[in-house]
Amino acid sequence: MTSTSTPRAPFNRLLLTGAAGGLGKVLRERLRPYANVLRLSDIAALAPAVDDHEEVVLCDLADKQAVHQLVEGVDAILHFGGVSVERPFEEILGANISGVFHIYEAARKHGVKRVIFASSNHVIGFYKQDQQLDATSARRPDGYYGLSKSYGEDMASFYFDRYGIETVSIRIGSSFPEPQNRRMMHTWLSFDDLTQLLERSLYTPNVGHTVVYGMSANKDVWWDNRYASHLGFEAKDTSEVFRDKVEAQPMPADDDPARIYQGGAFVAAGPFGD
Ligand code: NAI
Ligand code: 15L
Repeated sequence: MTSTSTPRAPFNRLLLTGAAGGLGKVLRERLRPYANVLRLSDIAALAPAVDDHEEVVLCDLADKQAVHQLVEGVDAILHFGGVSVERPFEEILGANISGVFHIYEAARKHGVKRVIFASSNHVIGFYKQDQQLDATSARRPDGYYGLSKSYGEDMASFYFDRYGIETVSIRIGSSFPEPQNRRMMHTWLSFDDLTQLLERSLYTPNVGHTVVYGMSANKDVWWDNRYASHLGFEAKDTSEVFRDKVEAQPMPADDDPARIYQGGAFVAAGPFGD
């Protein structure tokens, strides 16, 4: 486990949704220091609990009753589950839109006071790559997936205003072992920096509803985190170390969305079902 700050007292029980996914598998290990018990959930099969520090629960986020059972007894939720790419609306509806509603309603019902929401850069994907944004920039979702994350952020805002449930919405850029293309040189978030950001999001008091862009200390970034400075997040990694490897790839054409829009290829996905 890599952490950049003083160890904190663990929560009694944390819930991680999306635990079978790419980031979920990474976080299963990295969240261990922050909880006496980590409840791991997904709709997909998960490796069995390795010890009594873990609980494994299969759950479809679209199933309200199952989500209410899932959330009972947890102190905070890291909500990473759901459809993570652009798909037809009907596929996104249950997992992401009903799913995020079920998570917040269950949090309200069971007295959970803090949610970390894995939002996405695709809530602002239709901005051009020469535009600079902060958390107050109007959202410009680049598809149904981005719309679902935008809805999740609104849900977070409402549940704070109405019920005092706090959320950090992390607009994750591209969190993979390495940046995979030129666009990700700007958007990349290392796993160590993601872990630090989650730690800050769990432990910083009085976050209300905070929106933070999840990116490493990359050279040329599009996003300004001035409105999330209270989190004290200081990225340590940079995509620069991968520049030669990434720039060995062919340059996309001038009119390729990957070169024009912050959301890259997502802006051109669909229409579906014509
Ligand atoms: P992933 O697709 O690998 O993992 C998502 C997990 O959610 C999967 O294991 C899937 O089985 C589960 N899931 C899907 N539908 C479900 C349902 N109805 N009920 C319960 N679980 C369901 O995605 P990844 O990369 O691990 O991302 C995790 C989260 O972070 C996602 O919410 C994604 O939107 C968000 N994110 C990730 C980024 C990245 O660069 N990896 C960038 C921006 C956002
Ligand atoms: C996302 O929101 C996706 O979940 C992830 O798979 C990547 O596509 C990432 O955005 C990105 O924009 O690179």
